[in-house]
Amino acid sequence: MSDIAYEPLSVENLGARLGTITAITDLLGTDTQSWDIKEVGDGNLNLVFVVKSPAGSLIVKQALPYVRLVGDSWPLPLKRAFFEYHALIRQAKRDPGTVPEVYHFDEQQALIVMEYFTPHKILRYRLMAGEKTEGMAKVLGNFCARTLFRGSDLSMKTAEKKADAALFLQSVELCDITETLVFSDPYFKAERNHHNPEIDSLVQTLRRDVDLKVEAHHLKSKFCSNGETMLHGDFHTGSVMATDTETKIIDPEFALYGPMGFDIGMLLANFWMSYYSQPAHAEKPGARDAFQEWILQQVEEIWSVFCTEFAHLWRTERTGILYEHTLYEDQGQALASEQALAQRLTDIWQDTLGFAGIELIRRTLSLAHNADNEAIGDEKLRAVGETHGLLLARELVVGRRGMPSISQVHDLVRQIGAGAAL
Ligand code: SR1
Ligand code: MG
Repeated sequence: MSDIAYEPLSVENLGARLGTITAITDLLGTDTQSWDIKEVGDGNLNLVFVVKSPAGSLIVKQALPYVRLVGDSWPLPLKRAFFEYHALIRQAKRDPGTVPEVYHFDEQQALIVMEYFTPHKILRYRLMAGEKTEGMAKVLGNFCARTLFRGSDLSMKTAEKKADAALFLQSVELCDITETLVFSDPYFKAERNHHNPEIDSLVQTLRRDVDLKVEAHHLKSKFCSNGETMLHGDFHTGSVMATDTETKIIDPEFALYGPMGFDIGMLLANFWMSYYSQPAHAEKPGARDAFQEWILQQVEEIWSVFCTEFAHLWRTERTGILYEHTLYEDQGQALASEQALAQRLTDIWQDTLGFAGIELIRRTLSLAHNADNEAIGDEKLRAVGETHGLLLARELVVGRRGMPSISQVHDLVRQIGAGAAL
């Protein structure tokens, strides 16, 4: 298949085009007539097919040469499949069992054939339906700690890290999407923006807020120039699949080298957005109160698992070029290494809060919004949760250095949700 020019797959041609690839027929069998093929992509960028046969199942994800959400007026390089493939195989090594196994990669066709997680559903939709997942926080906290630590100078040798950073630095267009849509567009009337007319006055207030704009740009600067680890790059609740008892992570096509707090911040923001949108999804008033508290518990556990695992890796796997054992433990200064660890975790925490605020703002004011809010048809009702998210975001971005604990942040989250004036 890789000898022919790129061509998008379709439900009609997929069997004929992939039916001779051994990695695929080993799983599905060679009788392509028996394959059940469905296009299920509901993301912003790609084609995604679920292919099932009596023998097995898999996912085929293929990049389109444009942004699916917008159409062919916004071209986007096919090379993003290459970066997603490279991110997936690194994540699989750094945190085995959490990401789909790659069965086949075809760079020319910009497609990845990978493990189909079933009966998993996108976490965002589970949260909207009020469904809990046991063990989720542990998987997400560990995933962040392991991928962020093991992809950094704390773990990697200098040549390996630089080669890897150079590889992902080529993902210019996807970085540009984040730099623009996430960090700049929300702060002025950019062409691709849209927002709920019911929050227009708050939007104007936020755009006039000089402290917010400057702090948001400090965070953009950190995102662009602090390539400390390989990030997932788009780690929201739409990039997580879950059942009642299992959690998996998908879709790292925005992978890049950036600051550790970016992935965790984006994830926490999406839980907080879900928290604020719950009353609008409730079957009757108050029906989601307990579920909202469960969401906050998950956030607390994600952060605590992250810190515990990161500290464990710091003590047992610090094999890279930073904070070398020769300078600390080997000099009888294990305490100095603990001091450095505590300070690094504080830095990551402050970045996490700041990037969470950035994500909350962009999902409400920029191009790509979240189903948590978008599925609420009544604009006035939707505006309630959106307003709460924006008020929280402003406090996080501007005040992130003065919020030392997650419980303090959650007091604020609850106060805002209860309608307290700030
Ligand atoms: C044009 S792409 C818009 C958004 O979709 C992706 O999922 C990323 O979140 C990106 O920012
Ligand atoms: Mg995605």
